[in-house]
Amino acid sequence: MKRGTFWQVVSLTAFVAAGFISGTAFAAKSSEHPGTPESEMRYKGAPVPIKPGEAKESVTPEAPALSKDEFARAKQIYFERCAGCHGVLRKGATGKPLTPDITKQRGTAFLKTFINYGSPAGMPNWGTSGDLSVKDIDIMARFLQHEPPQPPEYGMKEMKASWKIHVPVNKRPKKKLNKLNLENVFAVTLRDAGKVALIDGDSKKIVSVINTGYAVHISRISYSGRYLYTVGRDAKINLIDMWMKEPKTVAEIKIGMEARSVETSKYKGYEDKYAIAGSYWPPQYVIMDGYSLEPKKIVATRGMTVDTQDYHPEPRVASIVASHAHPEFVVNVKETGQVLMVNYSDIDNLKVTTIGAARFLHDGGWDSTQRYFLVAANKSNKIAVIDSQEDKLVKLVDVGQIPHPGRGANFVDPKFGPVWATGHLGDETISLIGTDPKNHGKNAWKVVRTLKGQGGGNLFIKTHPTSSNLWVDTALNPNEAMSQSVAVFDINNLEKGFEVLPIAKWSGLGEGPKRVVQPEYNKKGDEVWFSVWSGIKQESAIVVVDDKTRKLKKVIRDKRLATPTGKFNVYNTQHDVY
Ligand code: DHE
Repeated sequence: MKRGTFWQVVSLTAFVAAGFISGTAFAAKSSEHPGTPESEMRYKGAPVPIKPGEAKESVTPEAPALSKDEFARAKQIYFERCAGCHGVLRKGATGKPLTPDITKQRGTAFLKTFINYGSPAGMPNWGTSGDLSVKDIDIMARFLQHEPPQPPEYGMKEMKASWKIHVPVNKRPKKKLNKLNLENVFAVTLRDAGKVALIDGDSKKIVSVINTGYAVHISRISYSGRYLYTVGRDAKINLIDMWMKEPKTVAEIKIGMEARSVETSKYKGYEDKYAIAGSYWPPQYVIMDGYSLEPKKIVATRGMTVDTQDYHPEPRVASIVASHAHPEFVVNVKETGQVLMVNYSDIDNLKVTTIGAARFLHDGGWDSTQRYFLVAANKSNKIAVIDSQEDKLVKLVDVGQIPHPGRGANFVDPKFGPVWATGHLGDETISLIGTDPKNHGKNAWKVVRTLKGQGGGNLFIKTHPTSSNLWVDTALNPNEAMSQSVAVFDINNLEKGFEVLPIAKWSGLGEGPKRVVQPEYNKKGDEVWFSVWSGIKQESAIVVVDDKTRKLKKVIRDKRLATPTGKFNVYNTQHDVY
């Protein structure tokens, strides 16, 4: 498969293969893989960027024999196709555990059938889909009965060795050297290019395109708005100085082998001082100097799961946000379901409050007062509400199938008062949760209203304090008409249902998947930007819609805009406006 095609389909697979979508209301019938829609079957699990050679193999005497070459091949397949769901250590992540105590009981013949045909619970049919050969399946069935190869740890020595300062702090500008209206610049993830484009929100022109980590994931902005941090799936962090004539990377570091999150300190007295990044492998987070990325403190997240209280060796770090109530980072640990309130006021004597939430924490955002953090425990179909003032779990709220809020959307429901909303990957619903315990006590921390959107496969939902629109994408819906359009609700008339805007059609692009993903507002809140995400070899675009009229305002097309996905408006990201 060509790289472009591969990456176009990779992300949905990660969700699908992780069991996020199949087996739910969203799943349609498929002849080859019951419970998973046809289009999703082509998707491959997101490769874990660990090189097979880095993971030490250990031969288990009573397991079926495997030659050295077969071991190497199995490791490669495992990290590329399986680890995203089953975990690097095969202890089970969002997919089932595959440790030898289980796999040896099943035996080679059973495992071969399972890998070949898949299962209704979400395991792809690797053989009948033509993705793995008979020989590869035989190798994998034997490999799974051996102890999992252990990838290396990654500590201070490795981090320091990867750390580069391109422009030392004392050589950086003393004042802003460009004429950009920085607060309205958008950092746009060019995912498969491993780059970030900075786009001037006023002129809609690309200001610069900066090389970042492999399959770069998100951008976050420092409290002052001067520094932009990006994280690649390969755990590379770039620190970009927005005050330079042309914004550039001034420092970089690799904090592990696989990562998704980065954030910066926002509490009074600590503005811009620290950065934090969390990794999937090894399972840990690191606090760094905010100006140089010098690593200061690494903390492992290995520990006990919140419910069964079993040890988990690989609890990945999902979203991280900076508290506004205390000098703390809110670190969400996926497999254990624990929320860690990491107090950075004295990092040599680090205080961490561990809040038990629910398993498979993923993404989330603040309520409008920025006191409560609402985070999706996606495979538990719950939203955990964390009180950052009291450092306590307020409530676990049952929502629809596989909530995926991004950072969610805050607005005032005309009937129920302030709410925070999430859409779902697994069904078409949008859950509105009351967030005002003071003035709307009986609605607080409950689903007060459930809207019906276009369909499942929603990834991101967005509004803005000055807008009365609520935008809901369906980027991962297998139906093209849905994945290429967006639904918009009138917040003041939610009963009326939604209007559908054909964003991909408006882009004027030719061939390609053209998934419409992640609404993001400009600073003023009168424009909403959408990525029209095609393959690396195809043209993609950004479509800007006038928020008031819901009419097309501008299509940004440029051959440098390869595979745009997330967009982060400086002001809105800096101030947590969503
Ligand atoms: Fe994301 C946020 C993990 C696939 C686009 N994604 C996040 C966060 C996590 C995460 C933990 C929260 C970061 C934070 O707030 O600190 N994403 C993962 C995965 O593990 C997963 C499922 C599979 C993978 O292999 O990475 C995955 N994500 C995707 C995609 O395929 C998306 C759609 C396209 C892309 O660029 O890769 C995608 N994820 C995003 C975006 C955000 C995000 C745009 C930030 C949303 C925001 O508004 O803050």
